[in-house]
Amino acid sequence: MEVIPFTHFKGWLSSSEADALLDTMVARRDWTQGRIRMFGREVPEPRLTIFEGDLGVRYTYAHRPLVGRGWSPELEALRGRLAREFGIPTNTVLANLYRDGRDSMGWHRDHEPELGPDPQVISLSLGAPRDFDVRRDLDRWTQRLVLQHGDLLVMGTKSQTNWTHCVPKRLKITNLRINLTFRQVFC
Ligand SMILES: O=C(O)CCC(=O)C(=O)O
Repeated sequence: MEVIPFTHFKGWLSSSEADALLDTMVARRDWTQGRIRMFGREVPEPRLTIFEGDLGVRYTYAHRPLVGRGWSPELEALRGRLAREFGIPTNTVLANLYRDGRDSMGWHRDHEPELGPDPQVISLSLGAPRDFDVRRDLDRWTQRLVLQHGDLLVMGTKSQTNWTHCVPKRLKITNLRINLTFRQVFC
C-alpha cells in the first residue's frame, strides 16, 4: 500500500510567529493578480500572488512566466529554516493570497519541467483555515486536509507525479488566507 506523500505539521509555527508573518505579508504592496492560461483561454488568477527567488531563477506555470529577483529577509529566513529542518533545499517561493473563500486553486499538480522529475513542495499556511484536497491518480481516492494558521504541509516524493491537489472555493469564508509554497527550480 502506497504511503500518502503529504505530511501535515499542525502548528509548525507558534501562534505569535504565525501572527507576525501574516501581518508582514498582508502589509506588502506588491501583491498582483496574474493572468494564466486555462483550457486555452487567458484568465485572471482567482487569487493574488508574490514570487520571490534566487536572482534569475525562472519558473513558469499555466503560461505565466516568473523570474527571481532576490528575497525579503523574512522569507529567506524561513527557507533556511525549512532546509535545516527537512533537508529540502528551495530557491523560490510563491505566495498565494486568497482574499476570501471565493478565491481558490483548481485541481493541478506542480510538475513543470524546471521542477525536475519528482518535485517536493513545502507549503506554509497563514490566516483563515482552508480545505486542501488531495487525490491519488491510481484510483481517484481523495483525502481532505484542513490547513490552519501556522500549519506546514510537506508534499514529498511522488506527491506531484502520482497525485493532484486543490484548494476548493468555500463561499462562507470571509477572511483571507496566505499560503507560501517553497520549491526548488533547476535552471
Ligand atoms: O494554497 C495552497 O495551500 C496550495 C497552493 C498550491 O497548490 C500551489 O501553489 O501549487
